[in-house]
Formats: sequence, C-alpha cells, structure tokens
Amino acid sequence: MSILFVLLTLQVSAALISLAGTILVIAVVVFLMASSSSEEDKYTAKHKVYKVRGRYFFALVFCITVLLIVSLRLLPYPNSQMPPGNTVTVVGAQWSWKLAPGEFNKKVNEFTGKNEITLPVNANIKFVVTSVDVNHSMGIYNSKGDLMIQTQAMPQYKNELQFKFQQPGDYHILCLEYCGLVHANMAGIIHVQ
Ligand SMILES: [Cu+2]
Repeated sequence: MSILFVLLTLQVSAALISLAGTILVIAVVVFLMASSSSEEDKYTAKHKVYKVRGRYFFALVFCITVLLIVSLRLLPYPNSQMPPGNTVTVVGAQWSWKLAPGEFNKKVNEFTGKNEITLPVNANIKFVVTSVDVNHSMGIYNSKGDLMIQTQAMPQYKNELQFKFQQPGDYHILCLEYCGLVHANMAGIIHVQ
C-alpha cells in the first residue's frame, strides 16, 4: 500500500511539473500574441520573438543546471572508497544464484559459490554481477518484500552495484528477468548482521 502511495505521489508530482511547464509555454505564446499588433512589420515581430526566446532559453538553462546539481547530490550511490573485503561476486545461472566474497576474475563457469551469504550491516558493499548463460536480473528485496536494488546479470559482462544495508535481517535475491522454465525458483538469500 505504501509503495502505491509513493508511486502515486511521484506521478502526481511529475504531472504537476508538466502542467507548470505547459502553462509557462502557453503564457509565453499569449504574451507574444498580446504584445504584437497587426500593423507590426515582420522584422520587428521577429526581433521581439527572438528576444523573448533568448530570455526563456537562459531561464531554462539556469533551472536545469540548479536541478541537476541538487539531484546529483541526492543520488543514492555511496562513494567508491570501501575496504576490498566488502566486494561480493554474484553469478546468475539457469536457474540459481551463486554468491561468494571477493571479486572472481577467472572463467565464470569455474565459479563456486552458495545461494546465501552473510554481510555486515551499515557497510558499503560492492556487488559484481554476471551470468554464465543468459541475461538475468538480480533484484534484492528486504524482509517486507520491498525491492531495494537491482542490476542486470549479463553473460561476459560485469555489472557493479554498491549498496549499504542499513537494517540487519534476511534479504532475498530474485530474478527479475524471465530466463526460462524455472525462472521463478531463482532465489538467494543475504543475511545481514
Ligand atoms: Cu530469471
């Protein structure tokens, strides 16, 4: 229920921002129409339009720059300084997840791991995610069933994802990309303590 509420709130916010943008565009058009008279020659009208367009452009650049700086600061990525021991390799396969501490740099089909791992709470963890066969998607859920993070598990490619578990407990790994018959049974568990 709370997820739905958050989504609706985000949608409503997006709709309001779009509405404000639309009203701004209409206001500019109305202003141009109101401030131009039929006797005006082409040259004067063009000059006037270019003047407003220039101001509008700089205002837009200013707004976008401010929003970009604010939103970049809010990105949920921890900074990349972390002890090397906090790296976990995750390998997806039809149809299981395998996890082991450290980054695995040999051939991926030689990787041996378990479908569960224990990780420390409140530490930056780097997941290095790949696949031995087809595309999978690693989604990590908390005990309430909320999706915390996700990234693709792709053959011959490593995706890195950083995350800090702020609550101890059991987190579940599920596959978010249909990968064949037993896709739904692809499950792993992360014990955070
Ligand atoms: Cu799958």
